[in-house]
Amino acid sequence: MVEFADTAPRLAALAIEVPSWAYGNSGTRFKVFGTPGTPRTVEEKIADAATVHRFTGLAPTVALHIPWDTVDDYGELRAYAEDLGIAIGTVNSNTFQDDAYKLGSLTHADPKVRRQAVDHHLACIDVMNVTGSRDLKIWLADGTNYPGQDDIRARQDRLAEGLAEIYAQLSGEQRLVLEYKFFEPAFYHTDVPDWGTSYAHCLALGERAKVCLDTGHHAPGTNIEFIVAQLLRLGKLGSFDFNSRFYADDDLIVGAADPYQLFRIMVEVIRGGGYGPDSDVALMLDQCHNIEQKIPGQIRSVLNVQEMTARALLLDTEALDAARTAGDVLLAHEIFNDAFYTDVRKDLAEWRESRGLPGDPVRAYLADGYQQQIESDRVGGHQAGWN
Ligand code: AOS
Ligand code: ZN
Ligand code: ZN
Repeated sequence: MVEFADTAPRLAALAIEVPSWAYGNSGTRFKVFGTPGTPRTVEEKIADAATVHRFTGLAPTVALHIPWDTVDDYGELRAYAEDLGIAIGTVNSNTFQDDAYKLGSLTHADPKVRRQAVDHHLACIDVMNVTGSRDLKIWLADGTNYPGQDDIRARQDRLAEGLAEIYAQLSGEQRLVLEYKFFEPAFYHTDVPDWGTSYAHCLALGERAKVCLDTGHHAPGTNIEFIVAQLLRLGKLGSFDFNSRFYADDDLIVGAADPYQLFRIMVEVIRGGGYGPDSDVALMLDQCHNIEQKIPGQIRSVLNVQEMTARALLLDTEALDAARTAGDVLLAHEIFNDAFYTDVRKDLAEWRESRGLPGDPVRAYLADGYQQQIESDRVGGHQAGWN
């Protein structure tokens, strides 16, 4: 039996990166609802991210999205974030909103478009050099909608060439993380549809290229924790984009749709050495808040990850090993589920208070006045993807 107190010290290592776009208005193709208090500037998004960290102690970095988060002086932006107690994290490229990229970016048949896409990534690396970011995250909207539309094989070759040019510009500790997604916005095929394709490209690129696993980017029924285990085994799991999905790439609050899946993922992360001060696996959120308040939505999200991490740390691995060795299927399953069904909320609240944090960060935020302040100060906030 593992007690909460035995595992609590390990919780201090948990750090979850929040995305700048979570604070902007977002929606579906049917409607984007405005939310009072929505940031009008990149600085206001960073201030909101810092607020999530202030109430939870869990979100010390914020990811940028270029060009959505374009500013004149990234050095000033870095200093602004640091003054608020957080750092700028992953830089996300964007080759999905320009007309030029209608038929692809790094995979496009026209070398001029490919040049433009590579140059955009090189500009992102320039930003990283100033912000001190470690990771360049690449998600490509590239793909086709109709069989025969383009040469699937040639697109892989163009992709490999473009990625190699980008990778060559990374320096020091910088890394490239390549995200996969099996559909959308292209529906017949995408150029990086699965972890295997991302892995193959990362392997060819080198040690500092790793796979980014977005939990919303798999077909229903996919065993995501298996992918986690395999990528960790291969030393190629770079980062997570955490979110929940019911149907498509829903980008809902992580742990909302299936907390048990999040628990199973965290068990494999811990089992595979992807958790703790020595791990280089980045835990990020990739979420939008279409109808709920954004800052409490982000607070809830990082707390959900903390809660499932705490439960995963409670797994009695010694007893589990013994049950497995004895071939006791039901006992092994029971031990696994014992950890999942342990309610750690009270213990976590006390643990937070022992570290000078509010026991209930959502309630503390709602009582604090920050929300009222931004609602009165910020008039005319923007949609997530503006520039
Ligand atoms: C898109 O589906 C991906 O999840 C990307 O991570 C994307 O860059 C992010 O959602 C922001 O648009
Ligand atoms: Zn993502
Ligand atoms: Zn996505």
